[in-house]
Amino acid sequence: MNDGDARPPSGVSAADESFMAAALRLAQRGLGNVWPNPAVGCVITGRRTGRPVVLARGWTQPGGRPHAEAEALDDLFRRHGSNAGRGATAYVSLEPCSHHGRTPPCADALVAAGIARVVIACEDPDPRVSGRGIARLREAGIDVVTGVCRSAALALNAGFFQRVATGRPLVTWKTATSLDGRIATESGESQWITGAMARAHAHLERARHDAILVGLGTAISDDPLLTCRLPGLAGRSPVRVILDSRLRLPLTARLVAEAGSPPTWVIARDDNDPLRVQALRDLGVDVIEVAPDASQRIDRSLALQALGKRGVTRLLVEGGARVATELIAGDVVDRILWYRAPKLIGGDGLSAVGAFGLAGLDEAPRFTRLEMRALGDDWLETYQRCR
Ligand code: AOF
Ligand code: ZN
Repeated sequence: MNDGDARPPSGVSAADESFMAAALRLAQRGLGNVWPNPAVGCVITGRRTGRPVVLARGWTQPGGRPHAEAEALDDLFRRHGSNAGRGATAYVSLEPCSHHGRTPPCADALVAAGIARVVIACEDPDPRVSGRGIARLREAGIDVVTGVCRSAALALNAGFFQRVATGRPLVTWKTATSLDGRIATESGESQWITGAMARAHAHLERARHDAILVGLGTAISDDPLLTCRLPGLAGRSPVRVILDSRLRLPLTARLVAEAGSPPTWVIARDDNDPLRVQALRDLGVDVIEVAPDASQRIDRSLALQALGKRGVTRLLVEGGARVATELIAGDVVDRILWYRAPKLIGGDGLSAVGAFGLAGLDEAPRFTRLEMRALGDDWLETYQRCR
């Protein structure tokens, strides 16, 4: 599980890597549900008849608090009593925090519990932490190991890292096409190109994202709800975001009529009719005003920064082709989820992306494939932008 890392750090055993893999699986539960915080997992182990066994587990809770370590320590004390931390090992997928937030620092809680060894996947880039959590553990005499499953941990929280480093969320473009990359027939028929399994998976991806973005065209033509409709996961629906520079979204659209749960945000130019802005706000829509760019459209990078400022770490872009084309051309698409069905629609169908106007092949945006997975008769191909 030390994927991508040449060798595990010294003093790290196969058991360490498998406990960290378990912590990463716990962390994954929080994706899409803990922003603006990272999704962290924690496993606490102890020795029983000479072998390490899992004593307790925790992961970051909805909205980002309590943190994973606090949850794991609670679980430990509940199951095994208040002294159970003495001599135990904690596996944490991110450096424990050192700042006073809504609860005391996790590093202090681990020290107070008597934890003897802390294994960490990667450092926390949040300027309030950034090495201070590790320093605090070491000052208390705890044996600290870092870098176990580092690349898996960086990939898991790529959204959080992206926001801390650049102020914008990780942008993932999702598309569902025929084999030849078409999203609809010439007449616009698109339901359904991919099968039920692929469509259910796409709903799961909605739950794993903080916000979902569509252009005005999609919002009008499909009148979508953009919620996660998998049984039991309705509460995990992301914030719905519509790019609508001139506020043309009808007040009767379902995204407006059902604004609130989950929230609907509209990103618009900052020079619209204030009455129109107010009408949307009165219906519960959050209108985010952004300055236009030189071509009088919403500045895409300012729009993404505005989402980052509101805490969004993982943005799923669902449509349509125009929004996708602009974001790819602006080089802000970091990942692609491509659901591909074994059908051919032909050159008269609607392409998943529009024109880039490339002068040559060397200008083509390049991606590396992360994964290929069969979903019924369809493929899910996952790509990451080469930067
Ligand atoms: C941890 N464990 O499970 C998480 C951490 O707003 P606050 O006080 O909740 O702090 C948010 C910061 O805490 C966040 O930016 C990141 O640095 C850290 N998140 N830390 O020890 C966790 N989610
Ligand atoms: Zn913490």
